Amino acid sequence: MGVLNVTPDSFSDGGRFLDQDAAVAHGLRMWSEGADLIDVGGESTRPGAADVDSAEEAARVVPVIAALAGSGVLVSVDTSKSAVAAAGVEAGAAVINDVTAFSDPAMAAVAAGTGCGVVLMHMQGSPRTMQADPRYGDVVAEVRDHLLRRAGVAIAAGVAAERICLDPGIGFGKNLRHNLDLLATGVAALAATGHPVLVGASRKSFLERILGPIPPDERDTATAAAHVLAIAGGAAAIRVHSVVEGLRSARVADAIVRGTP
Ligand code: PMM
Repeated sequence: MGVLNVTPDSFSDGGRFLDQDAAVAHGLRMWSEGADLIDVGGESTRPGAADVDSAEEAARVVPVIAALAGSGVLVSVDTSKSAVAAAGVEAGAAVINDVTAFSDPAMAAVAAGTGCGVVLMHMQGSPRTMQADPRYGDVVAEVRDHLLRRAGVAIAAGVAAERICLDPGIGFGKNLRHNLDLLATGVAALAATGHPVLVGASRKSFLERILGPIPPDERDTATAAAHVLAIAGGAAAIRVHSVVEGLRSARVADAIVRGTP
């Protein structure tokens, strides 16, 4: 999954693709580099980010989704708002990627009604406050149990179980220890539920907590290390800014772990 943020303030690529032509061009480039899905988002979820209203968010993403889907690109819409998800699917998105796992009560009906795929991600708190002091007893069990409850809500609303992908939400209300535990054993615990697992560690700040200060666009090797181990743990998809590096490392990991080059 290639990341395409059509936002002024995302932590890694914010502002670069607010121009919609530039966003479409970047999406097409990631697709040609081998991404299987382009994740189009119009609201930054970085810690402390400001809220965006539905109309503004939809205005950012819908033309980009329509242009990409019209070119044959498989697109996900990264949103937690049901109105934006509905507009995104209408414009051609095949997947709803919701970092709040259907906190909007109308989201499940949108997903069920359109028959699209769904990513349910775990977050503790909200982007504004989530990194203040995240706490868990057993982070792996709590993330898994929360996501299974949210999958249950989606299934009860009519979303087919096999369309639901789970994501531990690296960096979303987690300290370094939590992120490491989720990557070390949480991915396997989620994969054991039978749902495909998506992991998004790309360029996130926990990498800096391990390595010391590095600018986001120099974090792709560190990202690959985290994603390769997630793949070894059973992840089916990774969400990346650098498709070339992500794809190469994933293919080598797959060849070693699953014997499927
Ligand atoms: N991370 C971000 C945004 N959306 N969606 C999923 N499913 N998983 C993630 O880890 C995730 C996400 C934040 O990163 P960005 O600002 O680089 O998009």
